[in-house]
Amino acid sequence: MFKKILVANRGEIAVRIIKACQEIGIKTVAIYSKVDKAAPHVQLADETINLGDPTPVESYLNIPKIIKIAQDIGAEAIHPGYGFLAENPDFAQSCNDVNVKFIGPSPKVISLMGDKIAAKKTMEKAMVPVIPGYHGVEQDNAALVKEGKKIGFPLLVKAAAGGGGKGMRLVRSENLLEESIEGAKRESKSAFGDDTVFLEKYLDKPRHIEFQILADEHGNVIHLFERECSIQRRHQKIIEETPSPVMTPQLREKMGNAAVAAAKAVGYTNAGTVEFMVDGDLNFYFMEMNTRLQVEHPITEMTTGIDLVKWQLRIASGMKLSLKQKDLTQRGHAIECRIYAEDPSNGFLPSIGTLEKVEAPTGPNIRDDSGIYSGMKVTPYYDPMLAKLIAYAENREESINKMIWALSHYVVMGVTTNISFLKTLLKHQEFIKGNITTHFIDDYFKDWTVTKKGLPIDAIIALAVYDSIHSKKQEIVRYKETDPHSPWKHVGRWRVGGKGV
Ligand code: MV4
Repeated sequence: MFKKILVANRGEIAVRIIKACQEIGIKTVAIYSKVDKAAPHVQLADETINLGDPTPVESYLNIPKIIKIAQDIGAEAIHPGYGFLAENPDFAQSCNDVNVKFIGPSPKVISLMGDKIAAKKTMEKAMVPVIPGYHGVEQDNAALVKEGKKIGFPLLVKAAAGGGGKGMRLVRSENLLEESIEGAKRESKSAFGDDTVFLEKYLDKPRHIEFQILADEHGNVIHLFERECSIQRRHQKIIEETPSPVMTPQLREKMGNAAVAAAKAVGYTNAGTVEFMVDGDLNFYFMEMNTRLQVEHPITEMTTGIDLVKWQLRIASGMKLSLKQKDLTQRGHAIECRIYAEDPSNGFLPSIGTLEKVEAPTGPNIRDDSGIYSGMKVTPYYDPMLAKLIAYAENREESINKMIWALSHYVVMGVTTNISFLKTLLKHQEFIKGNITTHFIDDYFKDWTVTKKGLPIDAIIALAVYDSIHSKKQEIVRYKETDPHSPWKHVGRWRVGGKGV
């Protein structure tokens, strides 16, 4: 096993990786930009190196800087986390070039999966079902229009270098096909520097269901079941759960086998995720493979009891998978909610500011993976995800209720968060019934805004008067209300100058 690794990331995932290393006796090196000087990942690591300028290209995306640090400090491996350099084949190659182990798959596999056309072709050969469409080399408009007519409408034009909905166009009729192809090419060129597109039959009301896989460097591959990730806003996942409400043992076995076949077809190593779309008749199709640890990995850990980060470290150090597919089981139900510093009443724009007070709920089987603390500044430099809250219970209904409870007790003061929006989603009848597709939020929450913008003015005045009478300290503390007539009885646990508990 490694003795010392560098964690090339920040925030909650850097914390998650560092803690896993501590538990198995690996020393960690954290890197940080100027604005992250006091961040939790920096506090926890054994050694820390300042990258300076907070802009991503100068810090967490700067390959030469990070490689040099790893060499200087004698790190045997680099864990990239997710985002930043996690799926950058040049970074993985640069690690290999200087004999620092990249904790993830090979640069070749990362490149292959980054090319959505090449990935689909590889999967077709491996007998993994892909969405019917045109994935060919002919790229002139006339050829693409001809292929599009064969597929029929509606269809989607997608960018080969894409993912996440960029460069994607829905085409409902033939007369709009050519301009949509041109539009998709233009967008893809400017976003990815590549205008290769492909065409696909449009699946109506699809679900996004993905399978976690682990593959060692000795040819062993297992899957750790599915995650249902259909609840997304603008291609950003916000609620994930496992098991999927539509999964059956038969479908799970078929999709799990397909995921393992997909990984084997490319000689995959380390942790990865095979994404599928599942239609209303439960047909499933390969979408893409994510060659990294994912944000939503904790729900798989909660239901399988397997620590995915530790397996990434073991696999990268050359160990064999000791887990056998037949011995793996899913137990109970886990949900993850992503808490963002964004304002649902202001078009979900990022909310920047200081986190005056942060307190996460605790309890049996509630997990808070966060990289935030009271007093921390939320800057515009990085992703506005503050924390991931995970609830685990015996069954889906209890897991939903537990999550609603936990969200209600998550205190974030100073910036606006999406917590109220998450609770509203979890309470929706169609969510509770498990009737969710990738269009859930558009279908039911298109123009959703927080209607209750705050307390009524008379309540605020009552609170202010009450506090000015009863308090001397001007400090915000957690308060246990004992006065049965206090207006605070009705609004929460936090107040200025109260007696702390
Ligand atoms: C689709 C689709 C329907 N049919 N492909 C969106 C992002 C990219 N990863 C693929 N996406 C989709 N591809 C076919 N043939 C619907 C979507 C889609 C979607 C997929 C996954 C999660 C959320 C989504 C939200 C809207 C559309």
